[in-house]
Amino acid sequence: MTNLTEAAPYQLLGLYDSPFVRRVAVTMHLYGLPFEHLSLSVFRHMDAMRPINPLFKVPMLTLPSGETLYESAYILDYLDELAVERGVSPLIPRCGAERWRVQQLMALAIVATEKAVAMEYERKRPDERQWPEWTERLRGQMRQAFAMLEKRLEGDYLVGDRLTQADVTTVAGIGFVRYILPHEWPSADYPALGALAQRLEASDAFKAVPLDE
Ligand SMILES: N[C@@H](CCC(=O)N[C@@H](CS)C(=O)NCC(=O)O)C(=O)O
Repeated sequence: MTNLTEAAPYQLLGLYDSPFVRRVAVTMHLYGLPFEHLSLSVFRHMDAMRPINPLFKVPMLTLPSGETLYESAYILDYLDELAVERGVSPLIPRCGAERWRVQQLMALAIVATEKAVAMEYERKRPDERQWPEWTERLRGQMRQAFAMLEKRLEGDYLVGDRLTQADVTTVAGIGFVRYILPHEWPSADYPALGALAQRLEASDAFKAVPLDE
């Protein structure tokens, strides 16, 4: 963990085992935006987090002005605008059919990811309070969303022939499942997604934000 310095004016709060934090961190690396990372857990480091983020929700991005941004989708929107200002092509196209196609695949990736995170929260409950039927429903929704993404992945990327936020968000979600719930990832069902994940996880931007930091 490092401290905020003038050389790195953005500060990102949250562990990289959060797929929402990780997609923001990967995006900042891809855009060449330096940031300090505060690796505090919303569960295990509540005392340290309280003065910084009493909402206990991550990711939280602190801007050079001291303002804080919540909700990874809005943070990505902010970062995309910065990218455009710097002449970098944003991971979500600014307009047209490509924009809504990327957004809709991000929506599927977020359904898969949210259902996986919900399964993990269910697993954290005391044994006698767990609801197997609910977990089964979440598992079905997660698998359905990944299956829909698998079907859409025909080439190297989900949309067109370049990396978009649909790929980054999907791979962040897959990374979470494989790291936290490995028994919930039937790799034989998702060969194309597996290949995409393998390729992106080997890239500098993903390697810079390891799940087990
Ligand atoms: N929709 C939110 C989801 C963020 C989220 O659920 N983060 C989790 C960590 S993976 C969290 O803060 N959990 C603590 C809580 O919700 O109390 C986003 O995309 O930023």
